[in-house]
Amino acid sequence: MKMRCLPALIVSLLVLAGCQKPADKAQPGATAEEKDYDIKGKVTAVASDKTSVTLDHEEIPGLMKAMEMKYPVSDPKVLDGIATGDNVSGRLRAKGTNYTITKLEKR
Ligand SMILES: [Cu+2]
Repeated sequence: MKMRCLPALIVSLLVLAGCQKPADKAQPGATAEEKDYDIKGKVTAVASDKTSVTLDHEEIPGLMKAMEMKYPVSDPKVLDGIATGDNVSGRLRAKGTNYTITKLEKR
C-alpha cells in the first residue's frame, strides 16, 4: 500500500507547486489587484451597443498619460445620457492591464 501511495503523493505535490507558481512570481501588471482611478476627458465615440466608449482623456496620474482610447464599460447603463462630444468625468477600474469604465457623467 505504501509504495502505491507515494507516486500519487508526489504527483499531487507537483500539481500543487505548479498551481502556486503564478502567484509567487508577483509580476507588476500580472497580478489581479483591482484599483480605481478618476478619469476626465471628452467622449469621441459611443458604441451603438453601449458596451464601450472612446475617450480622449487627460493624464491619469500613476496609470497612463493623456491619450485617446476605447474602453469597455462595466454596464450599458454607465453610458445612459452620454453622447459623443460630451465632456465627462468618471471612474476607471484597472485590473492588471484590463481597464473598464465603471462610472461616467457629464461635467
Ligand atoms: Cu488611456
